Amino acid sequence: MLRIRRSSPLFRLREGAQVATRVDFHNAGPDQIPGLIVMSITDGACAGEDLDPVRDGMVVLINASDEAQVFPLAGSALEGETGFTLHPVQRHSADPLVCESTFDGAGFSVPARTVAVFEQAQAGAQGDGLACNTKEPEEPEPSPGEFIVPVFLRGEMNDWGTAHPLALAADFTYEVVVPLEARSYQFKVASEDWATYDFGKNGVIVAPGDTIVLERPAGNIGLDIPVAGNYRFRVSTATNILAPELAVEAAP
Ligand SMILES: [Ca+2]
Repeated sequence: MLRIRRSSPLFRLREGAQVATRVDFHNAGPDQIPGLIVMSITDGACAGEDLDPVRDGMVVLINASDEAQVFPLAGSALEGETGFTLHPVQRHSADPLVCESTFDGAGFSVPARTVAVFEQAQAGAQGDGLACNTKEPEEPEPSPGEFIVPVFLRGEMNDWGTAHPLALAADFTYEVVVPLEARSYQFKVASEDWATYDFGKNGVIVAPGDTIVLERPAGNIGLDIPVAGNYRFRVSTATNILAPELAVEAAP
């Protein structure tokens, strides 16, 4: 696979925008064939710069299933595309199974447990190539929910540790009461692994009485405590668990 990767700059796209425009996935939706990934990388005119002088595009099929699979072009964004040949590294592969991957004009056939790389050769100047990906990136639907792992108030009040877990106090409402000194703090709301959940808010300093919508990824939240005492942190996931609300209030 390394030799294939080295063979074309299309396998080494660096910028997110290039990936979003040039890379597309085709075996998706309700009719998808299980265990098969079909990815195209275009170097056609719609993509801008002609990155690979000898190709207009590539199609990579990953058949993770135990059976040979056929991916028909009809009905996919690749419909009408033609001129695919198996990558030369695979065509000359010592593995006889890999060479059995074929394109017959109507679709791709890939043996069981095989990655097949097809290229669309470029004749002279940059061709139209494969279509670009025009799908909008999918935003998760705002929806209520419960955290799947424990979430903690983590900041300078507890050395960024897990001493202050947020406990479920009502439906979609988590709370913790923390004694604080009169000073300013930095904090976040996060899971123990800092990965499952890591909520912050850029450029915000909250004070008792404030409610903010948390974000991820985002930096630390500032906190100004004017009077020493107990303070309640209430996190609501009732609107959107990926952007929960945080309220801070005195808890006398
Ligand atoms: Ca090209």
